[in-house]
Amino acid sequence: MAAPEDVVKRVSDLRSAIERHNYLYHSLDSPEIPDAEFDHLFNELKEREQQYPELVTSDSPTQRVGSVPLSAFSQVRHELPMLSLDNAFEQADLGDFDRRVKSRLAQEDSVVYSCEPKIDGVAVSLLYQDGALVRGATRGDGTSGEDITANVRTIQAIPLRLLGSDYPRTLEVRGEIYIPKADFMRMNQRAVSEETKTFANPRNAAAGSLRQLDSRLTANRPLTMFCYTVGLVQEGPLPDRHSDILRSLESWGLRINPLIEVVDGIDHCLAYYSRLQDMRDDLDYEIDGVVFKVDRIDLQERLGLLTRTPRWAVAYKFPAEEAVTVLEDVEFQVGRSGVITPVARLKPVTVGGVTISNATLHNADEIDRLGVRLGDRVVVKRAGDVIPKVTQVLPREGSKRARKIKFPIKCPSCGSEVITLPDEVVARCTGGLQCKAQRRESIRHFASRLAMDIEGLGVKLIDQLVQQELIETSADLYHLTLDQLVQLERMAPKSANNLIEALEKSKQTTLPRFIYALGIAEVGESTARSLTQALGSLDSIRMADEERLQQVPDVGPVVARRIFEFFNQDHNKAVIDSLLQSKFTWEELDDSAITNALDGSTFVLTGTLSTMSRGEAREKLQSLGARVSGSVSKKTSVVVAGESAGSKLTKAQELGIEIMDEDRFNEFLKTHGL
Ligand code: 5U1
Repeated sequence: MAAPEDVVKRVSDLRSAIERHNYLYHSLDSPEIPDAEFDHLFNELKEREQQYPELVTSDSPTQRVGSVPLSAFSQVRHELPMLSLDNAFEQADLGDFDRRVKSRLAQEDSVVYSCEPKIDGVAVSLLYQDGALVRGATRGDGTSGEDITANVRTIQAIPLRLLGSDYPRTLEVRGEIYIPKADFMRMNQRAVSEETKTFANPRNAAAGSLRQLDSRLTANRPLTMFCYTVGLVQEGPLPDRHSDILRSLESWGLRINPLIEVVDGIDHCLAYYSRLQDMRDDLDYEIDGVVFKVDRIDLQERLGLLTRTPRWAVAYKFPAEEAVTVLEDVEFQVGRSGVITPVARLKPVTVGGVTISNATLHNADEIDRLGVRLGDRVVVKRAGDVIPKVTQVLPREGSKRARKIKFPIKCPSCGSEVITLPDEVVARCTGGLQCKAQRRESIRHFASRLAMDIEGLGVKLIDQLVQQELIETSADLYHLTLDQLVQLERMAPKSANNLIEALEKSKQTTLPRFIYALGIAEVGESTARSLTQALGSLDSIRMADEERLQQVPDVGPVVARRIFEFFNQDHNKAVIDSLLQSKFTWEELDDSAITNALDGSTFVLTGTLSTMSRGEAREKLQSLGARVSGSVSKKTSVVVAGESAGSKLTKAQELGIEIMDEDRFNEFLKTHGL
C-alpha cells in the first residue's frame, strides 16, 4: 500500500525538524528542545519508515547507524588536489610570509587575514550533490584518498542533507574530523576496563575510528568535525571572502570552529597566535597551531599555488610537544604509600622549549602495553604542566638488541618484598615505616605547598634528615634544633634559623591543610575540606566510624575505609598526638570556604605566577567549583594576572573585570582554605 499523502508530508517534516535540531545540538552547541523530545521525533520517523519502507531515503537521519562491513576501501580521486599548508615555526617565518604576500600583490597596505585554530585531527573531504552527502574521502596523498562514505555518514555533526536551499549544486567541503579530549579519555578508560586496545592520542583514535571497515563500529566512536574550506564547487556562487564562505557553510548546517577571527595585518595574527596558545590547554580539542589565510578570494587567486601548498595560507605551529629520544634506563621510585613507579631516564631532548630527561612509565602494565625495552627509541610527550610521559615505542632497527625492563621484586629503597594487591594495577613496597623512601616521601608531602607549606624544606634537605636518622616522621620536624641543622651539608646558620622559623610559622594553619598533610591514601585537598565541613573538628574526624564517614560528600566506601584505617593505626595515632603536642592552631573556616564556593564563576589565568604553576592555580580554582577559561569576555568573573600579563589583562581592564595580582590571589585562596 502506497503511503498516504499526509504521511509523506509528516515524514518530510520530521526529517527537516530532526536535521535542524541535530544541527543546533551538534554544530552550534545550543539545543532548543530536550533530548527526550528529540528522541520522540526520531522514533516517530523510524516507525513511519518501518511502516512505509518505500519512504526510506539514504539521507534520512535514521540511516546513520552504520551498514554491513566492507572488504576494503575503494580509492577516490580528488577532482581538485587536497593541499597542504606551508609551516611557520618562528615569528620571523611569519613576517617573511606576510612580506611575500604583499610583494606578490604589489601592495603596501596591511593584508586582511582569516585566523583559525589548526585542529590536530584527520583531514577529509565531503561531497554534497544537490544538498545530499554522496561521498566522504580521506586526504590520502592529496591526489587520491580512501572512500569512507559509510563511516562519515555515522557522524552526527556531518549533515546527510544540507539545510536551506541556496547551496551550490555540487559542493565539496573539507575539514578535520577529530575526537574531543574528554571523549577520548572516556573512550580509553572504557578500553582499559574492557581490556581492548587503547589509543596513544585523540588523533590516532580518530584515524583508527575512520579506518574501520565496519561502519557500525565507527558509529560508536565520538567523532565530530570542523570544516575549514571548500574544494570543488559547481553551479552556485559563493561569497568573495573566505570568512564569508565559512559562514555560508555554517548556514547549511556544517560545523565551523567558533574561534575563527578576521584581522587586519600580521601583528594581529601574532596576537591571535598568543591568545590561542594561552587557551590551548582549556580547549576541548587538540590544536597544534593556527592557520592564517588571505581572506579575499580574488587575492588568493592572484597569489596562486606552489606545487602542493597555496601561497595565500600558512600554518604557524606551536612548539612541538612531542619528541623522539632514547630510553637509557628505568629507575623505580617509591611513593609515600609505597607505590612503585617506573621512571624513564631519557637521553635529554627538547620538547616545546623545555629539556626533558625523565618521563613516567606509570606501572608494569603500561610497560607491557608499550612493549618498551631499554635502548628503544621512544616518543615522549609533554602536555601543559603534567609530568612528561612515554607514549610510543618506535620500531627497533634490524638486529639492534634491546634489554627487557625488569620490574623489581624487592623495594629499591629498603629491600622489602614488592607486591601487587588483587584489585590494583600498582605494585607496592611492603616495608611501611622501615622504608626510608616512604618516610622521605610522606614528609615531603607534609611539607609541600598545599599542605603545611614549610618554606626552605626541600627534597634534598628532607633526604639528609631521613638518611642521618634525625627524623623518622613529620612530627619529628618540630623537635629539630639549630645545632642539628647547622651540621647538615650546605646549611648555613642563617638558613637553619629560617627553617626553624618556617616550621614555627607552619603551625598556624587550617584544619583541611592539616588533614591533607597527614597523607591519608585517597584524601586530597578537596576531600580534606569536605571532612572538615561535615565533621567540624579533628577529634570528630578521628573518632568517626566508616558509616559516618560515608555520609560526608565525596566520600565513598573505599575512601571511608582508608580514612578509618589510617586513624586507627597505632603509629598514625602516635604521630598525630606528637604533632598536636607541638601546639598547632587552625582557624575555623567560614561559610565562604565551602567546597563549591566559586560555583558559577569563571576565572582567567594570565602571565607568570611565581608561587605556583598555572596548572596548580587551575586545579585549586576548579576544586572550589570555578570554571577556568582561556579567554577574557564579559562573562569572566576574575582575571588573575601574574608577571608580564599582556593582552588579557588589558582586555579585563577595558571590560572593568576584577583583577587579582598574585599576592591578592594567594590571600583569596587562603580564605577558602587553600
Ligand atoms: N584551520 C585550517 N586547517 N587547515 C588545514 N585551515 C586549513 N586549511 C588547510 C589545511 C590543510 O588547507 C588550506 C590550503 C585550505
